[in-house]
Amino acid sequence: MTEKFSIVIPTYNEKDNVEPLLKEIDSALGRKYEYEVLFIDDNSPDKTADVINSLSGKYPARVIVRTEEKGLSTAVIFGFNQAKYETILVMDADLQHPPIVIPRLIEAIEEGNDIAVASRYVPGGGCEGWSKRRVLTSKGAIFIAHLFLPQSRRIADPMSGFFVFKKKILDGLTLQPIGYKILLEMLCLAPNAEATEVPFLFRLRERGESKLNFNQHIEYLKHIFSLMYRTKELIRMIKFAIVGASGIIVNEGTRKLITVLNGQSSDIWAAPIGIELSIITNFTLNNFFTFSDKKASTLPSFASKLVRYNIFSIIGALIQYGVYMLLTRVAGMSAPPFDTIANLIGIGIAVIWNYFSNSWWTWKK
Ligand SMILES: Nc1nc2c(ncn2[C@@H]2O[C@H](COP(=O)(O)OP(=O)(O)O)[C@@H](O)[C@H]2O)c(=O)[nH]1
Ligand SMILES: [Mg+2]
Repeated sequence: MTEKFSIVIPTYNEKDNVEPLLKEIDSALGRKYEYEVLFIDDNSPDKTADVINSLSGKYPARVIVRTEEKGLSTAVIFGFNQAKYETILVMDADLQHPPIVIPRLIEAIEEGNDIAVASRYVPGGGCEGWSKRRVLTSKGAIFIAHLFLPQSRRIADPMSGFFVFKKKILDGLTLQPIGYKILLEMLCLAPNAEATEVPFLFRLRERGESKLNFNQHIEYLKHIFSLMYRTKELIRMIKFAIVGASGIIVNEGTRKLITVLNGQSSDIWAAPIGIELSIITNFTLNNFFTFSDKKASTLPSFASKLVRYNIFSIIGALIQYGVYMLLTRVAGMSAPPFDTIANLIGIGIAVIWNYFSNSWWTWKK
């Protein structure tokens, strides 16, 4: 069965791009597919909408002009609601997203995926003419998403604006992207949607201007934070901190109890017992409380997660010790009260390490 689909394209001042784009889409898709191209234009002063209307006889294209609202994300979501078909492809108007990739994206949907992403960061993909610095900024932004939003980790390029999806995955969801990144929003809010990637080369813009500006970086961070809140990742961090605090009580309580019963000199083995016991209680609480949605419920998986958790805790302790030594011995923070501050900084960094290493590797899924 060949999939019928709507191509939703947001436009703002793209009059010179519309015709070459429609031509490229037409030659990429030929007569093999049933599709519509739906432009959502925010009343562009350059009269993009007039150009689209003049081409709608020649191509299966139509335009809806919004006058009340502005903005890329809301334009795209508006397009989702107006689309004729149940499968929706999103792309930009400026030819940075090559239409030649569309058949492979549709194929991925026909194979049973719910989302197929045209990706710059899988083998075979890339960015034409980007400086090292620009690639690094882009990858850094993705790393932040992957770190804070586990649901985004299943896609190497969750920031792509070129993707196709089945509309049904949005049932019951309210999309409220703050910034530019609708795909990221969808991946996080529909964690069970089957998603895959197809490589593509992000081309240079030849005509018109990019609307991306510095403000978008701030919006992006706000978007990440909002998604952490809505996907309950923020609550997870708070739970992890509470469990950590309980571990301190177990750790010191055990050491104290043993030394009271066996004499002060028994601290040589009482302290490591306290440490290990608190690692085990922390692990157990995190498994059933902090990461209850990904918990180990069989004994072998419990054991293997416990081993990992133990290893990350030991690395965390070494990090704490390393930071403490560095700050007291090299950075001159050895005199009180700076030694305490040095140790607290070490503890803080170790806690961050513990959280992310375990979120990434111990409770992966
Ligand atoms: N409707 C609408 N489209 C927009 C808006 N801002 C950007 N676009 C469109 O969104 C697509 C991507 O924008 P672009 O500026 O090329 O972003 P960049 O590729 O990240 O530099 C293009 O098709 C733009 O015309 C907006 O405010 N409203
Ligand atoms: Mg662009």
